[in-house]
Amino acid sequence: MGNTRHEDEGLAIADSRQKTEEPPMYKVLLLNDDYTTMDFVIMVLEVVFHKDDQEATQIMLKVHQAGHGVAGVFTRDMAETKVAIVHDLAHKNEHPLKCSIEKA
Ligand code: TYC
Repeated sequence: MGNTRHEDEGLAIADSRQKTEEPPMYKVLLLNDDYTTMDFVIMVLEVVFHKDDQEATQIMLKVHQAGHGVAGVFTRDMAETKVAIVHDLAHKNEHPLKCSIEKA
C-alpha cells in the first residue's frame, strides 16, 4: 500500500530530469524560377510563413539570387502541409513557384 519510506523518490526525480525527445525538424525551401513575381513570393512568405514585410523581402531576394532559401522550419507533417499550401496557391494564381523540404 502506501510507500511511507519514499523508496521511489530517487527514480521519480531521475525520470523528471530526462529530456523530452524533440521531433525531427524539416526546412521548407522556396525555389527560384524566372516567372513567379517577386510580389507573389513576398505575399506567400507573409501569409503562409508569417514573415513581416522586411523579412519576407529579404528571403525572396535570397531565393532570387542564390536559387533557394529557407521559408521556415517545421515538423515533417507541418512542413508537408506548408508545401501543399504553397503549391496550391501558386497553381491557382498560375505561378510556377515550387518549394521542397529538407531535413534540418
Ligand atoms: N526570379 C523571380 C523574378 O525575377 C522572383 C522569384 C523569387 C521567383 C523567389 C521565385 O522563389 C522565388 N521574378
